[in-house]
Amino acid sequence: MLVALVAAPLAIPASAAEYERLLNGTFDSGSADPWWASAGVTNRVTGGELCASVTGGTTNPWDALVGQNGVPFETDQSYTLSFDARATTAQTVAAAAGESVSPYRGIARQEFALTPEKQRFTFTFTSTLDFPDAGNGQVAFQLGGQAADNTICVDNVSLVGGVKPPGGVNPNPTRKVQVDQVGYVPGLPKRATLVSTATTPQPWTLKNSAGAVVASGQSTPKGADVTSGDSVHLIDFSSFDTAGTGYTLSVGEDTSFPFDISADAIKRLRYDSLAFFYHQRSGTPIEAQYVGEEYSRPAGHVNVAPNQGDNNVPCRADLACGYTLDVRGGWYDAGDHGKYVVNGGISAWQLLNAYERASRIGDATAYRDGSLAIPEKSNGVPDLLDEARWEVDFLLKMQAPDGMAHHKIHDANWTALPTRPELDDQPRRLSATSTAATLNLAAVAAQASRLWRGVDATYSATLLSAARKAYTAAKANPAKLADPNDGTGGGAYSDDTVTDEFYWAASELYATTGEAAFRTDVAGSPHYKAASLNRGGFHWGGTAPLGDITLALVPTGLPAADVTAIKSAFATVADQHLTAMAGMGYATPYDNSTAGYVWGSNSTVLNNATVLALAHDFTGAAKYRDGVFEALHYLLGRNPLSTSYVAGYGEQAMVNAHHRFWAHQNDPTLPIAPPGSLSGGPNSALQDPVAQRLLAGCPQQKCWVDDIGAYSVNEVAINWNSALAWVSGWAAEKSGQPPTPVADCEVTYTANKWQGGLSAHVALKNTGTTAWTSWKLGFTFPGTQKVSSGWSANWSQSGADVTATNMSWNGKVEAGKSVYIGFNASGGGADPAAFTINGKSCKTS
Ligand code: 9MR
Repeated sequence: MLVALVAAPLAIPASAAEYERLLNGTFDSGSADPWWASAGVTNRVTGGELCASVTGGTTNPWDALVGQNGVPFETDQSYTLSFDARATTAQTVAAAAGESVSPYRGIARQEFALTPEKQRFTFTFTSTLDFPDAGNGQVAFQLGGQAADNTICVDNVSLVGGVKPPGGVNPNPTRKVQVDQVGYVPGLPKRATLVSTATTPQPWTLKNSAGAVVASGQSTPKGADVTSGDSVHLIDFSSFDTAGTGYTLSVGEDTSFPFDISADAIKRLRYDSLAFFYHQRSGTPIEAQYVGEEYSRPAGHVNVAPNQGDNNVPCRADLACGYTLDVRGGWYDAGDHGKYVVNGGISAWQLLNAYERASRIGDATAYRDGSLAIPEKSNGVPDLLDEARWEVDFLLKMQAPDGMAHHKIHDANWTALPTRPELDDQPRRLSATSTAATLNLAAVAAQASRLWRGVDATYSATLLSAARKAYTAAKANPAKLADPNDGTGGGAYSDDTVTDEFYWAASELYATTGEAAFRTDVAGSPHYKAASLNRGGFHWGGTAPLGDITLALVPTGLPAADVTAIKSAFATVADQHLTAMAGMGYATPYDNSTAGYVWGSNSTVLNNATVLALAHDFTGAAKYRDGVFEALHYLLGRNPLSTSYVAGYGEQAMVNAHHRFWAHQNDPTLPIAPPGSLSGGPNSALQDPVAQRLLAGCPQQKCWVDDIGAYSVNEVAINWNSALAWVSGWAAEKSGQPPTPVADCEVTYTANKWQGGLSAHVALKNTGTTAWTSWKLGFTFPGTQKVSSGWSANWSQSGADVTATNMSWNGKVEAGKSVYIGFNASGGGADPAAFTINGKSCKTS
């Protein structure tokens, strides 16, 4: 066997002193992260400087500190610390290098006399301690020991020195055989990636859960894959198509994570991805009966202290708008507590579009009343509409008296991690109105008006008049752009091009009303007929394709040829994706040629999967459907990090999302992200300090780490989960019908629940005509339940999946008889809804 060894060239700088060892020394992003302040000191970034307000009256210089931890130092290496600094009142401060934990050994310390005039200071020293991997090294400014309050500002803080190249590793161990850890749907292609530098085909084997080889074959060498940094082979095991759980794929000694051949997981993900939105609801308690105890919490931002509330929110002081708005409700955007009309718009639209597409050309019964665990689950309205309405109502509330919509409402300052929503004590402020936000409102309200016509005519009319008012206001203010630097306390979501939002809004208004004026705007737009649809897809700032999708799905008075042109543009771009994917080590519809992997890249993958899905809808070609599933395989584990980016799905799934409530990594009493939450994904621009520290030099598809602090790669967000909900709902619809229940079994499940646990009795009845000689019960917990002990069966649990097999004495069950078993479990959540016995679905009672 010929093995090609690839030596990675190491970039050694001309002199070791070029290595910058501090993160965020320029404060250019507006954030102080990862600089911390001790008690009595408040850090603020203003005008690009870090300004520390220091309370007076302390004794020692080290009684008031600003510092950064995790700074690497190597023994006997030289370091130079330099910084700009000034003090409102002249004061001597010290800069110190040392250890961040007990016994707090020092490396070096020097005092500097600060004046109101900004000066640059430099200090060179040799390290006496060794923290080569950014462990317990620290740089701190000692600001205490002065009588009166003072403000000290620093900027351009830099520490250079040492010889070890910076960088780190992703802590998730990787496998060499990369598969979708969740599952492959029967009847569809099944592909995996092998990491190997071998230049010849490698033999692979597929084993079932009992370890028996069920298929084998040879890999196809593909060579170096730049985007992942891996040398790869492709493995295609599509010819094996027997449904089952716990398969593994092996090459030599290397074995994949286990996976299923089944449509069950994608059918669960359709709902778990939507459950995310209930969890993110603002202004209402999140109730244990829908999400389980650990995810329940009181209402956030309803004016109960310490919240300052959303029911009477003024504009930012510099705007002096002269009114306040009641903007309770909506979804929190992401890991923060901001609510942004621009991003809320595309998120609500994607949920509503999933429903509208399913009603016209798919299966809308999937979203029927009772399909989701939400308070509105038996109000007679499809649950997907109920969930979307939570946000649409909020969007309406953001409309100012003049018809324009405020761009966003969020905290005046960033809060720390963790901060539960009901404990956020920051003032809430409305930013200025913007053209982009106003058009988001117009588009979504017009779309929603169409969908509520037969459901709630009054609401439908309210929506349409809000949409008209917004569209008129936007035309009167066509270039009111949001401030790109308005990133304190919330994201900027600025967008300097709004022709796409005009096209989207006009398309929705035209599809809803059929009025000529809107049609003129649609047909006159530079975006008409999918002119701007390309492999870049769409996102919160580029929304023209949303208009195209509506015009392709909803019958209007547009010429048939124009609608055909829109549909064929989807097929053309889908073909471009498939061509590109054929050359990739880890096939994914993503174009990295201009900007690499960007913030939220996983949502781009999903939005491009939407283009593929619609190409399949419009043409019927199977290749596009297969492309959608390839995208899901990438997200669920067939990637160079052997990681599923969807919490709760797969053996090695994302856990430590950047989120202020699901902040388990920072506070073990708080939960992790609930199942079905999507991580933002690889971001080769490394736009946060943790990612910068851990991932320097990463190949694009590996620029991700499962760390709560790494917000530019591991946050969750409504517009990313809405993309997941759209695609997983589509994929579930294309995954065939559930296995036909064979009515020779019936399961009765009764649980006694208390906070943090339950005890369940399960009766298995043989309703057939012949005796069972053995049995195996299977079900899935919808919540966080974990079996702790059981009786009258051998119980086991893997992830949320539970199986119970008979004991020697109760395997035989005569026709018409029952066997009674049970278990105790920790955790909580809804009761399992579906049961199988010996692989067949049972009736429940
Ligand atoms: O999704 C947004 C991404 O496209 C931007 O590059 C990034 C930086 O501006 O902001 C992302 O959105 C964040 C928002 O600003 C604040 N809430 C969390 C969002 C997801 O990270």
